[in-house]
Amino acid sequence: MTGTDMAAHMQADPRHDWSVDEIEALFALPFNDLIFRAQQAHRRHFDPNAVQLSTLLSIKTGGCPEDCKYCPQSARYNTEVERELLMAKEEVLKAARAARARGATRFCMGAAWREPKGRAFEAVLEMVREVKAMGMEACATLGMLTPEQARRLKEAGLDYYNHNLDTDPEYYREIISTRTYEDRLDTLRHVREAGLSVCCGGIVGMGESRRNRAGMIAQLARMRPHPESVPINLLVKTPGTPVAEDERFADELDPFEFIRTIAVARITMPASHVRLSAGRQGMSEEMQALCFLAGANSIFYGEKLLTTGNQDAEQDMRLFEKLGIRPEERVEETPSSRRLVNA
Ligand code: SAM
Ligand code: DTB
Ligand code: SF4
Repeated sequence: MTGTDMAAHMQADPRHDWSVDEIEALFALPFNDLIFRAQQAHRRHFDPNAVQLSTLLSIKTGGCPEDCKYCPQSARYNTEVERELLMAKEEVLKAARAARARGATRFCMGAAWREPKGRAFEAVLEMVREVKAMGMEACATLGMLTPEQARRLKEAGLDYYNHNLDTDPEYYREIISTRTYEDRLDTLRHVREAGLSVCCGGIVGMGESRRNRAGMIAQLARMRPHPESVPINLLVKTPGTPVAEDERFADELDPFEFIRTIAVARITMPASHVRLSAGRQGMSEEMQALCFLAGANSIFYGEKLLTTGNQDAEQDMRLFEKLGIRPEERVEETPSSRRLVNA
């Protein structure tokens, strides 16, 4: 490439003007061509043999007033999840220390709330401060935020806020009725305006069409800037939730379609971390290897997600060894550079 070509290329990549048709056309590529394009994009922006490790902890479990039809924590469905109070700070920090000792670089605290309120929010701010003091990246997912709450989380030292779009605007209506797509976008705007990094993705395998999957990726890939982290969750079907009980959602997703979704996320958001998220426990090693080949470069690491199981850490390390993958060192994103923090 000449210098001019390179400059033109740098300008064009990442793009923010993806149409749903264009993204659907990516989904339809021959599998090998799709994976090749994903690898090209991946290698332009990342070490292809490094995978970032995030550990999740549910700091407030169950009893959520929202009606997300996939969620074991909604109070509206009869699942085995027991409602619990907000965890004590010491317990949270103990889990964060254990995650750090296992090699995780990011600690993500999840709460089954529509939105955080009052004293509980103040307690989360304190947890964020202390996780940061331990030298980890801190992420939280607490539901909808006001601009002021986003600002206070940033002040406490939070690095990332997770808030998923979950699906495209059309299929969203089938899945959630207690808040709108616009509500989700509003919170994402508040998070961005507060200067936090955005972790935003969705779920596949809820009976949506390929067009819906393309629509969800288009929503993410049109954000400016792109979310820094894009979790792609494979639905974990939990007994008692409508997606597990209702015939309407019964269609099983072809595993290759999941891998295609990862590849399309990688191509359209080439500089973002794409996370192979929920649903990994049921995947073979070969399937996970294909997801890494398709451009996934982050995982949830540790034996539990929020309420459901995850592949255990030893198994992950054995798989990494077989594939020659290394856990990614922590990097600090600045506007013009990436700085290694814990090399
Ligand atoms: N209550 C907050 C919210 O909804 O933003 C934060 C926690 S919520 C559990 C975080 C995300 O977990 C959801 O947006 C959804 O993408 C994912 N999730 C929840 N249940 C899931 C399931 N059964 N399978 C896959 N992903 C799931
Ligand atoms: C995300 O995209 N996936 C995580 C995290 N963000 C908060 C949650 C997955 C939850 C899977 C079901 C459960 O364990 O309750
Ligand atoms: Fe509540 Fe979040 Fe679950 Fe929806 S996804 S029911 S908001 S915990």
